[in-house]
Amino acid sequence: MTVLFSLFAGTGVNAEDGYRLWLRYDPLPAQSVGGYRTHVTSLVVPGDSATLQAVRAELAAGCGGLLGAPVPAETGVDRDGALIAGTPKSSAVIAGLKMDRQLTALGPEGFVIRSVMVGHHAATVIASEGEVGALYGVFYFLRLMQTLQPIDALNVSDRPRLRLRVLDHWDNLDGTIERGYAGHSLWDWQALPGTVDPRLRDYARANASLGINGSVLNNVNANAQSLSHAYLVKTAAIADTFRPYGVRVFLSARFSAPMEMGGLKTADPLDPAVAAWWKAKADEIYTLIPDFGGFLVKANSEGQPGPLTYKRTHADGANMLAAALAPHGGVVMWRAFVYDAKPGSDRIAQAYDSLKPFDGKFAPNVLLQVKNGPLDFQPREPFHPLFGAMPKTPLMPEVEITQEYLGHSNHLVFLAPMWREFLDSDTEAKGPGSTVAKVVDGRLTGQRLTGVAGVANTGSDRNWTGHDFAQANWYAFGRLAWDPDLPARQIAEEWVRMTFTRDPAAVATIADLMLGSREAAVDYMTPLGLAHQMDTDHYGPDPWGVPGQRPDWNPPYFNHADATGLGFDRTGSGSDAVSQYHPPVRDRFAALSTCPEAYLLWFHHVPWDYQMHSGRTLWDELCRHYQRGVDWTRAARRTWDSLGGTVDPERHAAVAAKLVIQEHDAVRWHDACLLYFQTFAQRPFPSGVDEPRQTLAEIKATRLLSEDSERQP
Ligand code: BDP
Repeated sequence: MTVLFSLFAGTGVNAEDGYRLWLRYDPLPAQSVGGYRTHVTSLVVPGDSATLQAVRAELAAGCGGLLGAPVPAETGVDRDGALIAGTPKSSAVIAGLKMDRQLTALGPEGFVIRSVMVGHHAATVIASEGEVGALYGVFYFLRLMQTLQPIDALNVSDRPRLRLRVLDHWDNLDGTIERGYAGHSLWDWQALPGTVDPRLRDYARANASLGINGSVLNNVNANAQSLSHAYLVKTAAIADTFRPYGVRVFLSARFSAPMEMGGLKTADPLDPAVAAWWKAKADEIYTLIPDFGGFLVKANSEGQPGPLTYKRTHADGANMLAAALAPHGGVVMWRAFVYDAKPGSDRIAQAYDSLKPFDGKFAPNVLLQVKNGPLDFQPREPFHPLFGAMPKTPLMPEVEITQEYLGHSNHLVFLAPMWREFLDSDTEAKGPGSTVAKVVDGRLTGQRLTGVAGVANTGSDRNWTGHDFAQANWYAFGRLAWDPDLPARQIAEEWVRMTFTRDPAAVATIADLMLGSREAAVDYMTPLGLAHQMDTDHYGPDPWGVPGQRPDWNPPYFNHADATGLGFDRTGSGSDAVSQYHPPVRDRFAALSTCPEAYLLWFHHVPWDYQMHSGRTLWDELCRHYQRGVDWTRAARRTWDSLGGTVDPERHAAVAAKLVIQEHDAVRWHDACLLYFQTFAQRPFPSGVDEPRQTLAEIKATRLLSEDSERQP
């Protein structure tokens, strides 16, 4: 069978529209190419499987493109400079190198890249126990060239630290995407299974280039129809497209599907007929998709059905589904995003209270998917206290790549620093150094089933993510899923080199911009531990809230602004949610004097005149943070303008236009929040803080929309 690989299907010739992401294989600068050419004179990739064809196609496109001339494919090594890729099974040369023990230790997704002698010839080998591992090695090798690293004396061995590295797509069957800001769903359910958009192959390639190995296709607020036979056939066509790239398909399962689709009277997980329905459904799925990954489940949360409806527990529900999947090797990713259906106690404390008692009660193929923070993907939250609290349960963090609370696809906010902060947080579960990263990758608890999920930011927009810089968040998620210890700067610089420019000064400038952007967004939206001050679209400022709104969805619930001060008291005198952390962490957060100021208003209601570390009052410090955020957006525009000659005009203009919006929005946040909080603080703005452009009444009379053409330059 001949499979035609269209690498980046439909790309206009050299259109700088962002479609090619970081997989741009334009010719390298002449002075670098010479050195590389001697090491890449031929490609030796025997084997006909779809993955090996993908390996061949990627190497041909990558090496040929970067070196500026096609590199011939050969069947053997008869000169220096052969690039050999595959497994000991697919390649006699690799088998002859006798690296099987090392490859077995690295597993089917790990790989070795080594400069070797094959007979009398110098060669480079990219080898893995598994074909997908070889493909990952190929992307690693191409990245070395893309970022101008040496390739002459290679001795690399690498493997992913987490087993499941998954994108969660909150895509609905009608093509809309919940919290999606980059167009429509990439899955065209109407056209499937007959027509599979060639773009899906590029999506899978991009994921494989990072080692992302799973994709949940549908929204956690799931439609049961996704599990119907007709949709499963469509899903199977997607799975067939992803498979060569090592991306397995998962589905969000609606807990009440046996009633909605199977005609049962109940979805009670302990009812044998319900269990039998799920078992039969799982069997049907695996007939169509033999490597189906499993189910993601949002149960008894925000109106979704679940086991609690039948007076059963989360463990009862998860384990019943797990039993249906277990014979096939599938997993259940059970979400921990649960809070009371009726507002009662502190919302952020409820997941811990509901789930911690079930530690050790979940089946072995269940992972608990826990958001990074206890609230909901805010610009900054302390780590979720479940990390470190359930040593007998695989905890799979869920982070949000799509910028639901971070300026949608209008704001440049690089999220690697936020995820680094989360992964480096010390739970102190087993003494100092018990970081979230160690909980998650099993170092602390010995878990073998490990994983991480990111809510995707991709859509049908030509550049995939709306904002060109939002591509960096997809990239960063994948890189951290592969290696949760990677520094944010390394990720940023790699991405810039592959995406925009290799000019060292410009790389540093753009990486600095990216690395400062998250703190800037915290500053102009929710500094000092504030959270959830957004309007109902989770975009503009709304600290005064919406009358009649459910309290624990409403900003005033979270800011507790009053004449005495600002912030949510979560110490013993308040909700006491702080007690969910292990004692040293709890004590540090609970005392005003030791609580990091970044989390101050998250844990404490603080008097306006409270003296901060800087010596300033809370009020003055708060004002300065909002101002700092605005100032950053202005500086970012100047910086970006200065890169006009370095970055191609098309993407330069696109980003510049977004930065105008970001500055406008930051000013709006500054004005709205400071004017509103001033009604309680009753203090003047300190010097150096801009006077608001509008009155509070004027601001309240309009709403900041993410799609506002008036703000376009
Ligand atoms: C919130 C989103 C909502 C999601 C929910 C979830 O606003 O659209 O359905 O999280 O994660 O952040 O289930």
